[in-house]
Formats: sequence, structure tokens, C-alpha cells
Amino acid sequence: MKRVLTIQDISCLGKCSLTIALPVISALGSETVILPTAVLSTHTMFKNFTCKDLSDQIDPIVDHWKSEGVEFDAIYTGYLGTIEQIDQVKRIFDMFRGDDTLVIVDPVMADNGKLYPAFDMEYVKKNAGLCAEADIVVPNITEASFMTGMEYKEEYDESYIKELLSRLNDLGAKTSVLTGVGLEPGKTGVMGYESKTGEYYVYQNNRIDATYHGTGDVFSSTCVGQIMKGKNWRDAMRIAADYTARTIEVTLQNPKKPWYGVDFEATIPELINMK
Ligand code: PXL
Repeated sequence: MKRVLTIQDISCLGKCSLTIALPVISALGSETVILPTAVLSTHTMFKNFTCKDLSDQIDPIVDHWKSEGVEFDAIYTGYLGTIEQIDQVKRIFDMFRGDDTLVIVDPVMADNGKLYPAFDMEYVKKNAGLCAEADIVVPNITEASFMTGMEYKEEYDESYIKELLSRLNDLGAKTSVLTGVGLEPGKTGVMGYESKTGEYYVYQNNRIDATYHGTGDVFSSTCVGQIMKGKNWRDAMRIAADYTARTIEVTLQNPKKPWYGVDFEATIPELINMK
């Protein structure tokens, strides 16, 4: 069985980060080792959330794992709280990255043209440095535009997306996958670029006019789980895009109209059978 380490916060209520990564990657058949970077009462889109930083636990936890001789097939990072934690994560890459360890970085910090409340441009720069070390990065357009210094656009064409992807790869990542890319009216999806082969991959779904928190985490976790199942990055992205779109569709049918997260639990059985 593959073993994945995922490093991100626990938002106790809110359905994002570890509370998505753990069930999704486990459901796809990999052992999922978690390293919580902070415990929050809710994600940061709620008002008045509590947050306990766990930075002081990170080094002792990973040092213990090292002493146990543990190895990981993948390391997947998501929302991190501080600049210092990014340095701690780089140390973890150095400690545990073997020849075949896949490193996936989702530089969670912004959406819809804006940084999340906890972050500033210094954090953006540091996150770009983390992306440089990744095999695959999966930012949204906002995160990519902050990291590359390109203008954020809501209306764009394929050449804008290609330029973002090329600049992301210039940062150092081997493969860049942009999420939330709609190349025609009424569509949304992903576009990726692999430096080694110069190959682009585009996948589009019908756009559903709703935005929810945690959909980026659903997408990234699914990519990780599918790659661990043996899919190449393009198929993993396609399935992750389908699963995310299907989950949004199902969430919209919930009569209680959840606002803070998607009903990914309802669609996990479908995910397991997606090809
Ligand atoms: O889904 C991304 C995410 C993860 N963790 C926390 C967040 C968010 C998005 O807002 O606030 C704490």
C-alpha cells in the first residue's frame, strides 16, 4: 500500500484541508499520515475562529518518524499557517524525499483575486519558493498570478493561462496544474503543463455557478490519491476535476444549502469507481 504524508491545518468544522485530505486519500486506497500544522475551530471564512499554532510540534513529530525509519511515496502540502512553517516543510522534504517520492504542493493562500486573511506578499514569495521544490503544483489562477507577478484576470484567453503556466514552471516546479480555468463561456476546469515533455493538458467541464470552500482541497486530494493508484498526472487531474464538479452539483441539491463546505462525503462512493 502507498503511504502519503499530508501537511496542512485541521479546521475542526468547515470541511477543508485535513478533514478532506484524510478521507479522500484513504478512500482511494493509500495510507494517509497527517501532520497538522494548526488547529482552528473553523476555517478562516467564518468570523471569530480560534487558532492554535502547532509549529512547535512539527520538528519533534517528524524527528520521531525519522527514527522509526518511515518512508513516504508522496508528500502533499496544503494550507500552511506561517512563513516559518514553510521552512519546516522544506526540512521535511529534505528528510523524507526519496528518488520515487512525489511532492505535490497546493499553495493555498488566495482565491477570487484576493489573499486569504492570514497572508501577505512575504508569504506569497515564500510559498513560491516551496513550489520550486515540487514535482507538481496545483494553484488556482489567483495564487498563480500572485506568485508569478502576473495580473489577475477574470476574463482571459488560453495565451494568458499558458503564460501563467510557463512562469509557474520557471519558478521550478516540474508540472504545473492551474485550477478554475474556463476556456469557453459556461465551462470550467484545469490546464496543466509538464516542463520535461513540453506537454499541455486541458480538461473542461460545464461550469456550475456556485463557489464553495474546500473544493481546491477536494481537487488536490483526489489528484494525489489517483496518482498513488497509478494514474498519470493528466488522468488524475481529469478525474479530480470530474469529482469536484460532481460534488458541487450534489451539494447544490442539498435542501439545507450548506455554505461553508461541499458534501464530498456523499460522492465518495462515485469517486472510488471513477476512471
Ligand atoms: O480550503 C482551504 C483552507 C484551508 N484551511 C483553512 C482555510 C482555508 C480556506 O479558507 O481557511 C484554515
